[in-house]
Amino acid sequence: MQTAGGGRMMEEGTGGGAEDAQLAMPELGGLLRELGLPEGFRGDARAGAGGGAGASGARGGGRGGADPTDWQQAWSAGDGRYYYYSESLGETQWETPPGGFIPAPWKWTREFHECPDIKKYWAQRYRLYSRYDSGVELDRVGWFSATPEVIAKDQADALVGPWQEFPQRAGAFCVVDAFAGCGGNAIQFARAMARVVAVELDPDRCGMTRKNASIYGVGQRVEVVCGDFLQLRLDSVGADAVFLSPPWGGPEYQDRDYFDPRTDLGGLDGLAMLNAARRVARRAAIFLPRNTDVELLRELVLEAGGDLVGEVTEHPGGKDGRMVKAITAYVRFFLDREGQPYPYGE
Ligand code: MGP
Repeated sequence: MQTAGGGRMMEEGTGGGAEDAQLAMPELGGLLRELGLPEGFRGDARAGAGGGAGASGARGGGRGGADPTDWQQAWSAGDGRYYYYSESLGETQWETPPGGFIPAPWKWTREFHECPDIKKYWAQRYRLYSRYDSGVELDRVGWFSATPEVIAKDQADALVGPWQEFPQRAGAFCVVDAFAGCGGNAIQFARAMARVVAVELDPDRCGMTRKNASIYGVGQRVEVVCGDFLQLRLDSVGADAVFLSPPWGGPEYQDRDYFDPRTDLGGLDGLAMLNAARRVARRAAIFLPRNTDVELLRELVLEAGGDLVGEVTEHPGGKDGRMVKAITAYVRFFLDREGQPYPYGE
């Protein structure tokens, strides 16, 4: 196995011998100094390794007696992976320590290296993902478009509704999450007992959704489909509802006087999106910016063969005196997937 520092490291539980000798600590010197960690870290780790050539006996296993909090997570930019090290044991490994670990400091996270401009969202990480420290992974888009967990839970309650009160019906209600991102909403739908088909265009984010869902213990109920919601034929899924959290054109949405859901979805055609939703399920929810022009939204929904159900939900939590963070509109289609009216009373 290639280590974070480019050296070789043993797989957990594999044999010893010469491979052990090649256990190498990552190239952390500069970062260690920057973070005020002991300079002896690397040297200690190689103690007994005969100047890097002898057998250290330290492998990716053998956690015996270690304080779980002794393990520190760090990001290896070279390998594109997280790794873990223990100063006291003088070990480094790719495998997540079963007893827990201290999450990587901001400067060491993959997010910092790949998207330093989203630091504001990192500060909100526990509001976005309460289990962030268990290894939740996000990319730049995932950071700025993650629905805060409390809002995602409200949306799941509203959309999945009474199903969650009947655990025996787990998975009976199916939600298609059309723009799943890194899985924040899909996780909450699954926690509300729904079966979720999480559609995401970006393969990396698909992997992140799978991982994040498993961190929340709902991996079994979230099926990730890598593809374009507007192109996929999801009619046969038999979904009960579609959740739409489309792109808002990035954080710059805030600079607009008002947000038009027909034209301002980062290049996505708002009407095409709603028509695609209508072909998948009768009910839908759309998560949109607080500056959305609700009358334009109402007209758009009508054109796609649906009505807004009740008032749009204004989610509290805006900053700088703004009381609203974002809105969710709930839709019921009166036209079916063929564009024909549903029978009266249905
Ligand atoms: P924000 O741009 O951080 O606004 O987005 P605000 O209110 O200035 O943030 P604050 O915490 O500094 O007060 C707020 C929320 O809107 C984000 O956390 C996301 O949930 C959502 N959001 C933002 N963007 C840019 C998008 C987007 O492009 N798509 C989707 N679906 N949601 C977004």
